Amino acid sequence: MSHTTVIPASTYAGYPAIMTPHQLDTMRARAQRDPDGFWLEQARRVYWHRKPTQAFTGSFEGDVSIRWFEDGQLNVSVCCIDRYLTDRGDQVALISHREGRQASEKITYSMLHERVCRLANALTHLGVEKGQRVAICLPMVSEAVVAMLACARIGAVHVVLFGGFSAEGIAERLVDSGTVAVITANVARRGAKLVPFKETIDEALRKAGSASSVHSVLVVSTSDDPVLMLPGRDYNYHDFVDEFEADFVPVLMNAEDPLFLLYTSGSTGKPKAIVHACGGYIVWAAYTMGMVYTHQPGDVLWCTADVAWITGHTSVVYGPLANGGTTMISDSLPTHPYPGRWWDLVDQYKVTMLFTAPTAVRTMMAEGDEVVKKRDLRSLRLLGVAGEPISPDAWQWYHDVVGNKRCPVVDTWWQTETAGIVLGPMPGVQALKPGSATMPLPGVEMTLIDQQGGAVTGPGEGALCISRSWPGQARTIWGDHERFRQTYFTMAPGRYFTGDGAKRDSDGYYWITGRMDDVINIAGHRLGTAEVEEVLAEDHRIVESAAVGVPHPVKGQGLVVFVIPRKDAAGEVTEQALSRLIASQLGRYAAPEAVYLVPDLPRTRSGKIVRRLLRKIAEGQIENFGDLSALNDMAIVKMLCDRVWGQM
Ligand code: 6R9
Repeated sequence: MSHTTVIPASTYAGYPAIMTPHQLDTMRARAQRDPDGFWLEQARRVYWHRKPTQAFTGSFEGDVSIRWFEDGQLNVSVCCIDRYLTDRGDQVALISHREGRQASEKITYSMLHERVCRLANALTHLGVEKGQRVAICLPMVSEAVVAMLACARIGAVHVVLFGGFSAEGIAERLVDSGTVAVITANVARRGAKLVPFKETIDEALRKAGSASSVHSVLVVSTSDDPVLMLPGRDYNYHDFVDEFEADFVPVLMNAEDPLFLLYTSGSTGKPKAIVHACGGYIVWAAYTMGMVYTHQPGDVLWCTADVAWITGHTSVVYGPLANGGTTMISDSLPTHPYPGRWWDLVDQYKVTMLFTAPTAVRTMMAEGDEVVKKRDLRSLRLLGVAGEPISPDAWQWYHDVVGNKRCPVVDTWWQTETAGIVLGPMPGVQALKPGSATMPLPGVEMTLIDQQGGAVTGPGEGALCISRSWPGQARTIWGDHERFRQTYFTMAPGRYFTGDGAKRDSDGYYWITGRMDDVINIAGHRLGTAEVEEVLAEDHRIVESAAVGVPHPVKGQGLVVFVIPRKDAAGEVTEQALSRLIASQLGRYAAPEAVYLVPDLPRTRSGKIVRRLLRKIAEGQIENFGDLSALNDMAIVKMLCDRVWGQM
């Protein structure tokens, strides 16, 4: 990889770097020499009611147990609000911009405290207790942030659900998590589209029936659009909550008490709820965001991620607030109502740090440079991305055109399971290489495992693993610890396997090569191909299906599905109807690029579907299929190519 561009740290000489390269090396060495001491020191970034005296006390061996700061006690809402009340109560904590509204909301730390306390009282009044689960299914409105922190304050475990999930998807998650209360909105506007939040929750609760434990639903009115309210169950959020007292004594939590569950996709059909614990999570959020997105007075961080993803949890809410910064949320789209909309918002709110997904960068890049150049983006000092690979090309465009070559671009690699940034540069301290997520933060011991199961030393390629626990590591999969152990700790025993592959160059920089399992990444949204196949398997007119990811110019990856219909149903099933079925069952983000009805799928002699071949056919790489000797029927290859690319 000697031909890659290297941008030395000195390029950003005016950047307010928080340490020198030498100090970073020292920090790294210290973390390696004395991990416990290092992490106990990092734990001081947050406010503890009782300071921990132990760091990691779990093990990657046997049943696997992940425990951090076990004897510490704290409340995460205190770390994010109360500790800042005296010295920056009047500083804006949260800017909430809503499209179509004249004024934005600017919520100071004092105001945030009041709102969080009122909701904490309201939830307690409704009978929500410490340890119980509360689902939050909201668009990007300030109530979403308030709701997360109010749950933290009363010790309830929040489960933020993406508004794009289908009613089935939401029902499944409400039941699996045993949720007792839901906070949602009447509707939301997404560009020109109206998204029916409350209606979807109603449908989900109907579908869940007696399997659901939900007794209360709070509904934020984001507009005048009326929705049906069920007396005794549904409450108008502001009519109800605003009556409660603006003070609430935070519930004392043990470090290992769960803070939230967050559903993500894996390689089996059933979505899994990743569990994060109070102490380790908030230390990790403060540490990672403090190392990469260093808030200085006056900084405004705009991370465009939806709160329903881990990036929204850590980079929109917990990281910036734990570090006493100003965070911004917005329901806007980058190109609606006109191209360049986000650039106008950057200027309007004087955003200093912009953090988005590569898919958004590609979308904005496609609009051309003029759209950016016409605007004043001088407020920006740092640009960031996460969620999927960014090509060196798109990276360079973001850096040169948006950042005018002044702002470092931080490509950060992380996962729902890691809770925060794992690979990422410290801006102004480390040299940048477009397309590389740089190297692990101090304290993270990353290892590449080769095909023989050995650790790669020096430059090379392998399965990306982490060999030592870190405070933000997922504790378990809700209700299924064995699945947790099997998913993450069996590929390379004694290490955490991320699911990704990567290369490491001679400078120690990592280059992510993509998922090694059957998970695809559509515009930064994880989707298990098995989830798609499971939806189709429920349709009795379908014999079998195989879903694969193919490269997509804007979304990164797109979904292509091959479906074998039953012979007697061949006339009834159409490709369009199956496409609609998938989107309605899983959510709009899962809408396939193409569905192909086929008489059979390529299989090995042992009957396994050869997905690699399906991917190549779907991508149009039909000149070189590689070794097909395992296929039981060669004729199928031509049949599939004809089906996808027309008669040849
Ligand atoms: C934060 C987040 C995690 C998966 C991860 C990887 C991919 C994330 C990346 C990246 C290349 C980056 N991913 N960041 N790939 N470069 N900078 O996205 O969490 O939704 O759990 O997805 O996303 O494949 O394993 P999550």
